[in-house]
Amino acid sequence: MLRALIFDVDGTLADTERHGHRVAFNRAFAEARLNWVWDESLYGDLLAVSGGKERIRHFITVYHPETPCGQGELDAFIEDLHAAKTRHYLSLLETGGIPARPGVLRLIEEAKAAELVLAIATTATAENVEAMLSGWFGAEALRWFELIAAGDIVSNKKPASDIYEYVLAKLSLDATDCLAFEDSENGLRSALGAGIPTLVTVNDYTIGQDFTGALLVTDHLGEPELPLTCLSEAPWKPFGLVDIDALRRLHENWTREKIEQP
Ligand code: XBP
Ligand code: MG
Repeated sequence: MLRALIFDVDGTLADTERHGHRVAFNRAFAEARLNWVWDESLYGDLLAVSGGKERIRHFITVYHPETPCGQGELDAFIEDLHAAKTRHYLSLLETGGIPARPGVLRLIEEAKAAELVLAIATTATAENVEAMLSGWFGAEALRWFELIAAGDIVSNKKPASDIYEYVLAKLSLDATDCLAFEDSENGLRSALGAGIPTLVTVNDYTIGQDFTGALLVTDHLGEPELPLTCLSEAPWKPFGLVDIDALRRLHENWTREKIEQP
């Protein structure tokens, strides 16, 4: 039975990467007087590494191995740089706001009304997620989510399945009673690794990725005035938008197939 919806944040709830995180990283670099600039194309490549601190470390290893730090110093340097990046990201959220992707606010409201458990599974920093959700819905929205699992709460970030396994364990949920929402191949691998059937809503950065195993791939969740486009072959496709009825039917279908072909 469908009991819970577990959402990724970056790229799924909102297009945060190109005009949000990327800009915040660049502001932190400039503030630290580093002449590093992550343009949109380079940032697309760097997104292969989940997690802001991990992304900075990867960038240093590949592009600036000369960065003069001992191992302990490098950890502290990355920690400080990332803290500045988080500060810039939060101020971007506060000033400009980052709009939710089509269908996201609607579906969260519908899921709440249907008394489904709501949870978040993200590699990003918890403060970012909390600021985004409370910016959209008001501070009480944080209580709508049974669990916000974020950032360094697990040691292995996506595509490892740790963050989804953490959510399942914390909420005593069976993977087969949940649906996950992701936007990237790394996220899909993470959720599928935990055994959770997963819908993918692609974005500009992820559209070419391999979504084999996804329950459904669409361009977004759809709104009455902005119907979604289905990008995958699915035995049952939502018409126009993903709502609770569509999710229950997709989930039932998946469960039936699993029983027929275990
Ligand atoms: C999101 C990320 C995050 C953000 C940056 O991946 O990789 O690292 O880009 O956030 P996913 P922080 O959507 O798969 O969870 O800098 O706060 O880590
Ligand atoms: Mg994502």
